[in-house]
Amino acid sequence: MNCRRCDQKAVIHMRQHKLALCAEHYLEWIPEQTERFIKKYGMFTRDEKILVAVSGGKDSLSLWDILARLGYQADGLYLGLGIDAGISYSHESQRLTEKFASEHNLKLHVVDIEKEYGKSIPVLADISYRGHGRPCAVCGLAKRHEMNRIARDFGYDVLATGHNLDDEAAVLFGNTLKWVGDYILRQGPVLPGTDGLARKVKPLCRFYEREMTAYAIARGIEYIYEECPFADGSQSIFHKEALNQLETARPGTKLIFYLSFLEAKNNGNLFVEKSAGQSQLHPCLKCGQPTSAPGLCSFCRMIEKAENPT
Ligand code: Q46
Ligand code: ZN
Ligand code: ZN
Repeated sequence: MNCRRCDQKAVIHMRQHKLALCAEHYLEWIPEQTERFIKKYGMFTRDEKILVAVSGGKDSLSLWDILARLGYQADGLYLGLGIDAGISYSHESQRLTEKFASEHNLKLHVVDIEKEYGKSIPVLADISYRGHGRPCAVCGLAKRHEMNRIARDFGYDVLATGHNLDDEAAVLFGNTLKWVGDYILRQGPVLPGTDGLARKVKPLCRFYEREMTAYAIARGIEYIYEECPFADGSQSIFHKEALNQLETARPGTKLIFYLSFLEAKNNGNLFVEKSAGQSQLHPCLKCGQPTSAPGLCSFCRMIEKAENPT
């Protein structure tokens, strides 16, 4: 199959778009499309300061690369989680992130959870769950808290993450199976900022995972191939596999699922309603971030509990 733009041999064929492109034109097409999504969903402007959450994986490094190529003011934030089960995952992902930042002359903030709070994510999870359960809930809580903290302390307008279409479709699928209306309503390419919380955006949310892999490889980006060891066997992987089966049988299913959801949400046709009393927020007594819990936010409560285990 040949490239639609130049007739060279294509390196990727996107059946859902009926589009095949060579490497050179694919590397143009991805930033063009990203720019289109940034404008379409009103994510940010060139005057705003963007903080990109980078994990050392293909999606977040590619996102950072694309935003830099498009001329946005995008700095990176790497969170050291202290996850070293077997493959030294955190160490290698930090090394690749720092390498990318220095090669592209980009500013990177590095926050090490253990240095900052005295305990790594697996240790905090062990304390919270008394040695049972996977650390993902604790990890997600800590990541959200630290991203918000750095965005606020360094004056970033917007927080960008590298979630791709496979991620978003899997989250939507999981939330739909459980019909959790609040979460479904909150999902989308942009989560507006509130007092004390930066706007959150997902510029890659319409690209398939395989498209991001192809971009990272064509750009020569060195990224960590391994998933976090705790991702194995998770609900989201199970939902991704189910969606992959649908996608194989009907190419374009994931994109249609996600875009139809956004359209229905936009038109007020979702048939889920916000539960009452959801948005009563006040500042956490310790860190000042908005929370609906009385007194301390859930992150600060977790840290207090880890410092004074009962
Ligand atoms: S939540 Fe869970 Fe991820 Fe944290 S512990 Fe690993 S798999 S990194 S996206
Ligand atoms: Zn071409
Ligand atoms: Zn707090």
